[in-house]
Amino acid sequence: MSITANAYLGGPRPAPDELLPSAVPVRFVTEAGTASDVPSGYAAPSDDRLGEAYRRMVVARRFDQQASALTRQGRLAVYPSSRGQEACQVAGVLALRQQDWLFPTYRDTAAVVARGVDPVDVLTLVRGDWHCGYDPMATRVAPLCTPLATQLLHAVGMADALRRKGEDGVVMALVGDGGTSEGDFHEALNFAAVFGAPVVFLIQNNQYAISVPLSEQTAAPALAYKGVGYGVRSEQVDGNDLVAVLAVLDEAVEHARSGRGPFLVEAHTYRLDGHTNADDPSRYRAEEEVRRWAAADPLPRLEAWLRAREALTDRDIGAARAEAEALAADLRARIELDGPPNVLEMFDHVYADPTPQLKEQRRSLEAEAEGTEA
Ligand SMILES: Cc1ncc(C[n+]2csc(CCOP(=O)(O)OP(=O)(O)O)c2C)c(N)n1
Repeated sequence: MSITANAYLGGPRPAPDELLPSAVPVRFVTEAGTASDVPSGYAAPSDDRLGEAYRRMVVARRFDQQASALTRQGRLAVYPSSRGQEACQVAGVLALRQQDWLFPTYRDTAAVVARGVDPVDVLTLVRGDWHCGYDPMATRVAPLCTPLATQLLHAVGMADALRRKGEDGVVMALVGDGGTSEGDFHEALNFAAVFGAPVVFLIQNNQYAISVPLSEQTAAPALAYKGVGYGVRSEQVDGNDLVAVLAVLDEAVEHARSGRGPFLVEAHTYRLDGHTNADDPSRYRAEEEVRRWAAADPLPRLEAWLRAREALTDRDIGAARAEAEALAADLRARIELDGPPNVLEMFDHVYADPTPQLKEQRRSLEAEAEGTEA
């Protein structure tokens, strides 16, 4: 087993200028779908990859809409929508290779679907059926994580393990703006930087942590600056411009893969729906603000960009929409076929050797379920 060289440990410290994000978010495409006149310094992804991103964004949007509808029908316990954040979630996945890992939060179901996990399995958690509906080792996707920022420490541990084993895998760790106030976020950045772990932290700054706006979350000039103090190369990007997000993440992944340590990206975006179906966002944000962000929707923006470049035809759009409809129909058909889960399964796979208390709780629940309680 060979331990690959560490970017920073014992080496020269990076100069602050090498770490600082751009003063304004990197952008390739304006809200109108035309070219931005601010040079980005990043290489634009090929039209082929952008076409693929468009297809996955159409599917992600339809998946999200279907999941929200299932919630209204009482067929999901809860659903945190990612509508409006598809550019971040799809680019986050497209920047990865097969051998890489994704560490998502509860909001990143679109990313997990884009990674190729069966949508029925993606929704197992929010149906309340299981801790995780897919095999993380087989899919290289960690379970959707509900406790804020804890997944970042797991992600750094995984990245460090890949590096120590001499594998060239990279880890993409997703987190929200609210998650950056958690201690785990800071511990993860510090550990990753000191040990040169090949991890990309992608902050989806969707402006709110439930009802808490960014202005009450942080006094930092931008969340991207939080990487600099730890020695992590940092960048900020227009999170509703798929071209820009993918261009920056391509470079971030290459940075991590080539042994130069972690990279942090803040994507400025917006959650168009409520925090979950149980939330009423009109209580804490103005209609005018929502309208402004709706006009910056990442999907029509990419569509206009690709059409103007003659890289997307009516036929391509029709095919993407047909694929999305088929996915939604399949999801509706299969979501409840397995029937209710066995409640006793909640004790499985928690400990290799369950504690006496857990064994007792299991016996007690089993007796209750069979109606043989003393
Ligand atoms: C450790 C922890 N504290 C509190 C919560 C309750 N909680 C759930 S979501 C949320 C807001 C998270 O906001 P953000 O990180 O911006 O992500 P978003 O939901 O906007 O994607 C909070 C406080 C939690 N899940 N975990």
